Amino acid sequence: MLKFYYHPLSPLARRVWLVLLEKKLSFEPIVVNLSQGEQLKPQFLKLSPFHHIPVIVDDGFRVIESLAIIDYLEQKYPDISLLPKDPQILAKVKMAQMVTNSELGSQIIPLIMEDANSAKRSPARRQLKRICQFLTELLADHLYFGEQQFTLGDVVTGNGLILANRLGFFLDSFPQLENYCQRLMLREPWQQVQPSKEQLENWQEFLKNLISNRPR
Ligand SMILES: N[C@@H](CCC(=O)N[C@@H](CS)C(=O)NCC(=O)O)C(=O)O
Repeated sequence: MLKFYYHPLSPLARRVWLVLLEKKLSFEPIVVNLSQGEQLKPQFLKLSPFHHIPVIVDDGFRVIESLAIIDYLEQKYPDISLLPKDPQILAKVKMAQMVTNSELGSQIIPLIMEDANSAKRSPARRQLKRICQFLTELLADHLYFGEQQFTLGDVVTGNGLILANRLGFFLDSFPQLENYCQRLMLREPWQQVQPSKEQLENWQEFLKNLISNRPR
């Protein structure tokens, strides 16, 4: 059976978790306890040389990197398809995914590290507003970034927006995105993977310590 190495509070592992659930695949979940440094143990480093989760092992084939994993799952298990065929719609899905990965991803750290009212959050807020403006235009009046179809773009972007919102970047100035996140949260897999408020706060504390104590 497909093995899924993850931690329930890791947002990048959550991308893969959501795809496994949305595609209704059977898998063996294996928690890697990051707070106890399990990702640094030699056994795990053989699987994941950069000591990161998520990792999957499918029929003995190992894949690291959340985006590579979800693309692999889409190709290998196409029954519930999470990518559109139309080139323009596919380009929109990929733009949402990549803008989230490269632009939004880097703004999550300041939201974790700085208190909600700190001025140090201002540059991140400005950049997040630019990103949300772009995503609003891309979504337009469609249900999803793949227009009528729920796709990998929603897994990556929805997951990122919901996290930013829960970390205090509220979406009230972007009502289309706010409605979009609420629509995603009606889906059963999304309810299943969301951490509680307390779990999220603990994870935030854990990451603050990890990042502050990282060797430079
Ligand atoms: N680019 C990787 C990054 C994965 C990543 O940063 N994972 C974090 C958890 S969200 C992790 O495993 N951190 C543990 C560590 O760095 O020791 C991906 O998208 O899969």
